[in-house]
Amino acid sequence: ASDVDWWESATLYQIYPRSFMDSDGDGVGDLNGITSRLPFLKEIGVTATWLSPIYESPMADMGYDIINFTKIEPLFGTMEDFDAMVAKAHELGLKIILDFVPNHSSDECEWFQKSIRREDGYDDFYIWDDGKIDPQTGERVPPSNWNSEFNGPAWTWNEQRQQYYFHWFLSKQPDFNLRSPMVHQHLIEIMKFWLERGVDAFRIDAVPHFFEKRFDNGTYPDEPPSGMTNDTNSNRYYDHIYTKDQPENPTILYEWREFLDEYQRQHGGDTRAMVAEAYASVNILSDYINNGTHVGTQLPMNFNFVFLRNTASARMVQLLADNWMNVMWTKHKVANWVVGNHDNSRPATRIGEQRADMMTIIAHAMPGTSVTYYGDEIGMTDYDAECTWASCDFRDPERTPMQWDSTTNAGFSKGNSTWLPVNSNYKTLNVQRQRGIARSTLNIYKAMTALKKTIAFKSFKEEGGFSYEALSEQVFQIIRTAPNIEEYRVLANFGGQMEYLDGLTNKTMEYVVLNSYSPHRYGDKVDLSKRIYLMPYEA
Ligand code: TEU
Repeated sequence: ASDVDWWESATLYQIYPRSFMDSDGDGVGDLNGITSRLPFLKEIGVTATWLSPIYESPMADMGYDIINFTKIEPLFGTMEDFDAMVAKAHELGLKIILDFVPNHSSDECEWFQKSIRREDGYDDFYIWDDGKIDPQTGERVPPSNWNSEFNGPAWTWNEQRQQYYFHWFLSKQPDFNLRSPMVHQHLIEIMKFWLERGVDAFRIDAVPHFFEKRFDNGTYPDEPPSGMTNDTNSNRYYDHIYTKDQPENPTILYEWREFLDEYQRQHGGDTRAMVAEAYASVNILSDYINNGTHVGTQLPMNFNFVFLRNTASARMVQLLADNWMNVMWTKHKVANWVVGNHDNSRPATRIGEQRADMMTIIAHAMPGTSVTYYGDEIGMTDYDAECTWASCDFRDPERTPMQWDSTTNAGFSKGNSTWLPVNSNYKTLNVQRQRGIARSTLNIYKAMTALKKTIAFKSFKEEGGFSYEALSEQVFQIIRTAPNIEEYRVLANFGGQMEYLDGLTNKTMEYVVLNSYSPHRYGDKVDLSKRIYLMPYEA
């Protein structure tokens, strides 16, 4: 028995549906493919899986541009396929988390089309503005100098409506007007729809971008230049003081939390949780959880480790861990550790293969929830494929098909080609092969998810239940303890040199339960009261 709620100490796994498993040979992953691989998730110790968007979409931003929020994209399958997937997941004890994109829709969404035509109530469903007249040229210009995340102006002129609309992302992704009560109603209806189909939680997309500054007279302030680049078209040309992290943002999370809690009260079952995506400071994220008056998301994602590069050191890991723990653990007793995702270079490429294994160990030994991006559990690397089609994305290298085995298309698809090419390293780097290698990345991941269950439920939240520290520039240590159990200790050497440690403890002999890379074997005794050696990149 434990009082730990499922989301607090989950082993969370992100699936990018296009690239996980293709069941029908069209070269694009789908829901039936995912369903067929749920036993794999179970096998490797995953407890909850988050699916990037699976809704009807023209795929300008690979599903983050939604046409219909309650319809399955035909490429991915049908509603029956979805129901079967949820049923299978629940049978296996896995939670299903859907991506929820409330900041914007596709411009092909019916609501945007109605808004263009100013139809019944949809007039201000999106953010429209006449723009300004430039006093020098007499020409019409956008309402403000804002640039979109993917560069270029964040305002696009619509001929039909004869107004500009605002889009933080692509011009094919118009922002909802979250000041409109009707938008709120629609969004709640979408959540309800999926809850009724058994969904356990939502990953909320792009929270820092919910609101933009707007004066009472309806005008929008210009952003000040950041001084970071001379390219006036670049997103980084400006500081985003009016387009990011506005004080209204968390109010929406508070509203949804009330709704989700009420839903649980009425329908029973486990907590319907919210995971929030936000590249924001811990003080901002803290208010997302609880600002003293309201409660919001349970789990704002911690992207600190996503900033690690091949210069990663134990000291750096400590600073990044402290940054989170000093605020989020101290105030709320929550933590999560995202090591990779679909918007960032893969850990094996970004941090290096061996250090990526070390980060897997650390992310699972720290208290809280671990978040692993599909393929990172086998150490998949970025693959720079030549871009031969229209909607190539700068993030394609980290989105290539899952490498299941050494057969055609890495076992991902029986088709002639795949939507992105399979990484050429698939014959040696795949699930099937790593199953048979004792210290493979996959087996390290599996061992850690198992160990995480043991240590998390025994010492989670208990006073003195854990500590972590950089013992030196390169050696990171985590200790997990609880009354009447063994002590677990992680030692990780981030450096390319052998390191030694003298007299770490005067206690007893310890045993190696897991080792990433060294002559140490499972079950070996180590006497930590004496000098011990760590090989380069050994954890
Ligand atoms: O990303 C939101 C977000 O904050 C992005 O700006 C992110 O920093 C960027 O993609 C990094 O390159 C979410 C999704 O994760 C992303 O895939 C979508 O493109 C975006 O929303 C728009 O919906």
